[in-house]
Amino acid sequence: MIGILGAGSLGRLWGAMLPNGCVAFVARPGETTDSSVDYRFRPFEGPESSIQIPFLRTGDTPDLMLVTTKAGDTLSAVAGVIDQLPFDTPILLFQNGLGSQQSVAERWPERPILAASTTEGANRPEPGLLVHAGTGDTWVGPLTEQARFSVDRAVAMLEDSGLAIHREPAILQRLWQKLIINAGINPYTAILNCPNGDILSAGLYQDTIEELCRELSELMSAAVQITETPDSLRQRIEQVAQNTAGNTSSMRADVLRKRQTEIDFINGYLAKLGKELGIDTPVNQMLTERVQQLSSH
Ligand code: NAD
Ligand code: KPL
Repeated sequence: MIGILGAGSLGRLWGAMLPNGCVAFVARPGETTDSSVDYRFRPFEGPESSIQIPFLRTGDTPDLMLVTTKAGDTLSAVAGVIDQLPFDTPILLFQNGLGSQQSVAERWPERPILAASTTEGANRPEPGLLVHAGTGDTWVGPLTEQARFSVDRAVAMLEDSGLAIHREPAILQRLWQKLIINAGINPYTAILNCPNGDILSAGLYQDTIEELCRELSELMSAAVQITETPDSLRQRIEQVAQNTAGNTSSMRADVLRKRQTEIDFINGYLAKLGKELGIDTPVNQMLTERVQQLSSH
């Protein structure tokens, strides 16, 4: 049985894709486990279907727990349920950005804590509908020493979804690569209130992207020893912005829906890291503050 903590877009995607009967949502402390989570599922290809996922019953324990909360909720969400989990249950974190994963791994270093980086895309245009908007790849790797022995098992269980799952021993490096893209696209789309592709012609972007990429290049080199020039990072950011030109980024969507954004785990994480490492990060700091002003972050 796979337990899912966080019945939002990504949690419901896993709920719909994993075999029926093998998956259950993990209730928050005090939440009733008698009901189920019911929704319509629009797959990437094919007809819509109805999904009904039960809650994990009190006393039942999952063989793997997926954590699909937003980065800002993750530490408290895991803290609320971890005492009910056997010591060897792998806990797989799906958050974007960085910082939330390390907080969980540092708090429970003796547990098998894993992280995933996924390019699957899911959203909920209305409360009862889950749309699998884009299909991609999911990489899974260990954050704590204990997790090294759990990666194969977690990957095998997720492969039952039919999605593309890969082992990734260097998951931190993989998360950094996604962080670079999110740091170079998401805050601009939120501040400018525009789809991804439109940032490229905006003055704010053109005036700051060179300096932002210098900050990103220095930070990535210092943090995870990946050397990539600012120009190369810029090319990658712009390629993704072009490939997803019509998309509303997750950060813009959060601001539009007046929800907490993940800015503190993207540019905010980078600005904080810069302070710790003695690397100047004025653009990351400026983008963080401007997004924070837009939302109740
Ligand atoms: P979401 O807001 O749709 O879902 C998060 C869910 O967690 C919500 O339903 C919320 O009520 C629930 N939650 C919050 N605190 C909880 C708690 N204490 N216990 C149980 N549930 C709790 O967000 P999402 O789009 O599913 O994204 C989740 C994470 O996955 C984010 O970090 C996001 O960046 C990342 N991600 C999402 C996608 C995607 O396509 N949606 C793709 C890649 C990565
Ligand atoms: O991951 C994304 C997000 O919106 O969070 C990008 C790559 C920017 C696509 O929209």
